[in-house]
Amino acid sequence: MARQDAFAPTPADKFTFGLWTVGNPGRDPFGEPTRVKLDPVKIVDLLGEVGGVHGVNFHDNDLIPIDATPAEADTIKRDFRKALRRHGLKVPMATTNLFSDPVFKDGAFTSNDRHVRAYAIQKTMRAMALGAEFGAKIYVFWGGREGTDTNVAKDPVQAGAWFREAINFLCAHSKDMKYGYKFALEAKPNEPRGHIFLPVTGSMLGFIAGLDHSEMVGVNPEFAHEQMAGLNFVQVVGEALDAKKLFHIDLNDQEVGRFDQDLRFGSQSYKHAFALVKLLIDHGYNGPKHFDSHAYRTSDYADVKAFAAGSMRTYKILESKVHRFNSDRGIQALVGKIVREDRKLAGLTAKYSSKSAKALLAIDFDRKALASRSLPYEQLDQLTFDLLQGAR
Ligand code: GLT
Ligand code: MN
Ligand code: MN
Repeated sequence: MARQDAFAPTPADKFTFGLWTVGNPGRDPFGEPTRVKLDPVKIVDLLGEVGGVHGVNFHDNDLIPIDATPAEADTIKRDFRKALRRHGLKVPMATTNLFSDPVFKDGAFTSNDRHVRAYAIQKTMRAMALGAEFGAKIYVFWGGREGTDTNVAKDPVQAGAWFREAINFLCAHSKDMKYGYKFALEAKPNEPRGHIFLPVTGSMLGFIAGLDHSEMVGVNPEFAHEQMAGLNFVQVVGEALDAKKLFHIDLNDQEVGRFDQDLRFGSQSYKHAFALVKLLIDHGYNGPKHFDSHAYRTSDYADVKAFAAGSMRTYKILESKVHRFNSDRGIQALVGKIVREDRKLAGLTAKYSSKSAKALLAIDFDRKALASRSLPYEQLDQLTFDLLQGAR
């Protein structure tokens, strides 16, 4: 992709990928990998060749195989560090693989087995140390196996308490070790478990409020996961922003009613993707934008590069459309008509007092006149379509 391209990304855009995303070898539940597995250095090289990437994130075992000896781990870390330097890439986020190994077949922090739960906490402490070594400041928790396949197998109240215990312990450990991590909890309704606990970002937000160190815990919502639950991702992210808990975001795409697809960002839901980028810009989201997606199973690595470049390009194109939307006179004239303010009324309901309640009760609202005010949303939506399709 030509570097002078107006949509060329730069590290300032804070676009990130995972070792597990661009490095995904194209395996699915019905078929073996279609691409050779790349080692971490090759994945970093690939991202360096794509260009404009800010960072690369990893699970502990994406970098260090679960059975590696300390000496092997040292060599891997040394080579990986060199590759990062070579391409000027950072590691903004790290996470733990608490789902691949058979030990986690019944979950990690919510396994019915106390030994497995303790092992999961230990594995996470070690993975936090590994992430910190590479400068990660965001620590993601995705509990893919935290759930059940049958409701009779686990008490969900008990599971919630176990999960809280683990996060409380790990928050305290992060503080103790002075890692400076912010935790970001990522929800998903199902896959690989039939039913995953805390299935949507809204559940996570509720859960966070009951933690010992809730100030250091936020969310990492993923487009595909909320879409799988039938939710509107733009509203989900809005909720997280409103709660000041949007610590990280996983950008990808997903068709409704399909298997867990992890599609390239913007590849299906153009309009949702536009509204999402607009939301992030309008509310000044400044964290990493992580593309948590996989190239099609049919792709070779040349196509994986196109997939990575395309993810960023799509975001940049949508970003430019947002700026146009926000400065388009016709569109803004409509927006101006839609949002109606009234200073006096705003003053009355901003904060409760007996006086303001009395004043509000005394107002004679003209219900019919209010109901007849126009809301030209059809016009606005069509102008948005025209803008997105290049017809405006
Ligand atoms: C896994 C999952 C993703 C999570 C990753 C972080 S692991 O790939 O599908 O949604 O973000 O643990
Ligand atoms: Mn994700
Ligand atoms: Mn996913």
